This record gives sequence, structure tokens and C-alpha cells, in this order.
Amino acid sequence: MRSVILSAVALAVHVAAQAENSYTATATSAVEAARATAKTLSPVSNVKGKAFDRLAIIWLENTDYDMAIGDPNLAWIAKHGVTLSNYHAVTHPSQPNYIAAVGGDYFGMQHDDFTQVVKNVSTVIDLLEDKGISWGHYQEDMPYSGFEGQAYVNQKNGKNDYVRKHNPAVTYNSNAGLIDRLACIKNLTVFNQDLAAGTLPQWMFITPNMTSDGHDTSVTVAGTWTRTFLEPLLSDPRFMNNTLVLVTFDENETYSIQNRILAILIGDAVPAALVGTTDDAYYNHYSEIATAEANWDLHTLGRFDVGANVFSLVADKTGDDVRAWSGSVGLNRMYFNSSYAGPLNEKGGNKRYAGPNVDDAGASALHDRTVLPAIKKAWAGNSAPVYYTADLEIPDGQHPPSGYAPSS
Ligand SMILES: *[C@@H]1O[C@H](CO)[C@@H](O)[C@H](O)[C@H]1NC(C)=O
Ligand SMILES: *[C@@H]1O[C@H](CO)[C@@H](O)[C@H](O)[C@H]1NC(C)=O
Ligand SMILES: *[C@@H]1O[C@H](CO)[C@@H](O)[C@H](O)[C@H]1NC(C)=O
Ligand SMILES: *[C@@H]1O[C@H](CO)[C@@H](O)[C@H](O)[C@H]1NC(C)=O
Ligand SMILES: *[C@@H]1O[C@H](CO)[C@@H](O)[C@H](O)[C@H]1NC(C)=O
Ligand SMILES: CC(=O)N[C@H]1CO[C@H](CO)[C@@H](O)[C@@H]1O
Repeated sequence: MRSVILSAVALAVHVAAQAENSYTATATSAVEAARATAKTLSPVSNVKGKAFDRLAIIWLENTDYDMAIGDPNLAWIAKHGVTLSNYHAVTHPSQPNYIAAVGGDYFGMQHDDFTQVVKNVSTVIDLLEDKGISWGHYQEDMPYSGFEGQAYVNQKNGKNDYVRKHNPAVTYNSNAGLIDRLACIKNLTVFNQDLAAGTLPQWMFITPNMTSDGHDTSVTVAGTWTRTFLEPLLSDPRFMNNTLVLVTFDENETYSIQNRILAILIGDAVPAALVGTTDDAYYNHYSEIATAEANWDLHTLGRFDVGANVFSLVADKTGDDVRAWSGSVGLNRMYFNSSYAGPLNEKGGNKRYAGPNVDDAGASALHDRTVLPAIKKAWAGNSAPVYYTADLEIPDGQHPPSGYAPSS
């Protein structure tokens, strides 16, 4: 009896550990072998939201605000949507921005290297699944669903193509340890299959490849790719069914200036009266999580998602207050161009993960959302430092959270 129980436990541990680390090989033969057996899932759901029923987030790369809005194709998208003119990335370089957009913090990261966020840190995916909302990642040219390698180059010309640093879900071991979640981290080939089959999820994150997103090319290529991808979808009822699309960038190109980036909301969930207008409220990548939370009454992560502004066209329907930056350091003096330190920082500093604010401190004055019960259960009583408040104002490398100053 005892030995049976032990082997069942051992098996469970074995399966989880294997799933987190089994699919990193990048040799062509290894990729082809893994592709043959990779699991792909396309769960569907139909949970009504207050302002939209589907959220599609598309990220492009490394372009300064003025360059982006000057691109004719992005300008075309802006004309058909709402321009968010005061949207800021949270740091440099790319990877921490992606990490932040699903996990509510970048945990001090200042690099693009292979990273695994510890398993007990949750993401928006936990919040969505808790309410039965289907989700997916679509990463252009990811060689197979659930691939965990650092990169996969174009097999014909050897050029950069798919990169893990632009795939936020796979970097969190809370996802990478679960085979059914890896199966929802797919490529754009599968996007087209899901579109055709009517099996697109309600929440999706779309990353074009390193050519298409402008990283190795230019905003002209990124703008062309985005309009080519999006324009047909705008009139396709299989995609556009009370759908909100966010098109944005990971970061600004020029490090010495403010890390402001272009963001555009478009789709049939945008009220007609707002099409072609500009919203100048302060947003950042945490607004992406906050907006999903407000729309579907999700719980929170208890991190920077709690205080982030909900996009105002959504906040109009959810009752959220869109606040102005009012910190002692003015927004005009916040560059968001370097990282505070933390466990993912390669230059040293405090290696302790900050804990979520499980007491919902300050949040009740803002909204009814509370931290996901599973997160509360995991972190309650933990002695980890907590630097999250319900404030809109967030830190950066020049204004770090207490105990997380960057080392020089
Ligand atoms: C996309 O993923 C699917 C499923 O794993 C795989 O069969 C296909 O070959 C991939 N497509 C590309 C372009 O790599
Ligand atoms: C990136 O995607 C585009 C189509 O969106 C394709 O033409 C190109 O071959 C892909 N890969 C590279 C390395 O350019
Ligand atoms: C659009 O959404 C509604 C539910 O909100 C659903 O009944 C309908 O089937 C959807 N239409 C398409 C084309 O998917
Ligand atoms: C961030 O911007 C400020 C102001 O221009 C500048 O002093 C600082 O060197 C920049 N930091 C980085 C890492 O570029
Ligand atoms: C989460 O994992 C980290 C790293 O293993 C550990 O230091 C921390 O104590 C864990 N937190 C909880 C709440 O278990
Ligand atoms: C705030 C902002 O947009 N910062 C800059 C990003 O880069 C462009 C081009 O260098 C600047 O014009 C922006 O001011």
C-alpha cells in the first residue's frame, strides 16, 4: 500500500519536472522529432465580458513613438481605432517587458537570456482559467506547440525567426510545467487553423517573428505585417465578435529618452463614437492585465496589475476609475529605461522574489477585485518582501522599490 502511494507521488513529480525542461532542444532533428508528437489544444469558451468578449494582444518591437505613428500602415490602424498616446513600456530590454505583461512584474530582469520564472509565481493565465476563459499564445514560426527552446531560426536562410524572449507564457514555470498549457502556446499556422475551425480562444497574445515584428527589420515591415494580418480579420466574424485588439510595442528604441510607445485599440468592441480618437491617460503593460481583469471580473495577481489603469473605453463600462499619474516624481521624470534589481537580475542585487500583496491593501478603494484565492493560499504567511500597492505609480531602475536597488 505504502509503496503504491509513493510511486504515484514520484510519478507526478517526474511528469511535472519533465514537462518544464523537455522541449528546449533546438537542433533541427530534435525539433522535428518533438514536433511529430507535440500536443496542441484549442479550448473554447464563451464568457461574456462587460466591454468585450475577446482580447487579442499583438506586440511589435523596439520602435519609438513618433516613428511608429509616422508609419502609414500603423497610422491606418490608428485611424480605425483609438490611439493611446501616453502608453509606456516598463523597462529595457525586450524580455522583461513581455514577462511583465502577463505576470504583473519583471522581477528585476535586465536581460534577454534564457529564463525560467519560479513555479509559484502566477500569471494572467491562472486568472483566466479560474473563470473558465480560454486563452492562447500565437508565436509566428514557433516550430511546434509548447517548444521551450531559446530560439528557432529560419531553416532555409538561417535568419532569426522565433525567439523565446518574446513568448511570455513559456517563461513562467507555472505554465511550462503543465503539458495542457504548453499545448495552448502555438504558432500562427495554428492560428489560421483555429480561425477556420472557429476555435480561437477569448484571450490571445500574438507575437510576429523577428522579421515581421520589426526587430531585425524596420517599423515599415512591422506596420505592413500588422495591417496585412489585421485588416482581413476586422471584417471576419470568426475573429471579430465583440473583440478588442491591442496593437503595441515592447519598448522604445532610444534608451536615453522616455520609454513611451505607440498603442492602438481597434476592433468591433471599440464604440463607434471613439474610432479615430486619442486617449491620453497613462497606461503601461500592466494595463493589459488590469483590463482583462476588469472586463471579466477576474481575480488579481496582487502585483502591479492591481493599481494599473484599465483602458478607458473598457473602464467606462466596468466602472473603473482611470487615474492620472500623481507620484512625487512626475511622469515627465520617469524614463522606465532601466530595471530595478530582483531575482532575475544578472548583475546582482536582492535575489528574493517579492511576494504578492495578499491582503488586497488599498485595492478595495479602487475596485472589487481580490487576489486569486490560490495565490493567497500559496503566499499567505510567507516572509517575502512585498512592494506592491494599489498605486498607479510604479518603480523603475532610477526609482527602485525599497531593497531592490540595481547594483552598478
Ligand atoms: C506550427 O505548430 C504545429 C503544431 O505543433 C506544427 O505541426 C507546425 O509544423 C508548426 N508550423 C511551423 C511553421 O513551424
Ligand atoms: C517571418 O514571417 C514572414 C511572414 O509573416 C515570412 O515571410 C518570413 O519568411 C518569416 N521568417 C523570416 C526569418 O523572415
Ligand atoms: C459570437 O458570439 C456569440 C456569443 O456572444 C455566439 O453566440 C456566436 O456564435 C458568435 N459568432 C461567431 C461567428 O462565432
Ligand atoms: C535613462 O534616461 C536618463 C535620462 O535621459 C539617462 O540619464 C539614463 O542614462 C538612461 N538610462 C539608460 C540605461 O540608458
Ligand atoms: C516560491 O519559490 C521561491 C523559489 O523556489 C521560494 O524562494 C519562495 O519561498 C516560494 N514562495 C512560496 C510562497 O512558496
Ligand atoms: C516619450 C517618447 O515617445 N519618447 C521618445 C521615443 O523615441 C522617439 C524618437 O527618438 C522620441 O521622439 C520620443 O520622444
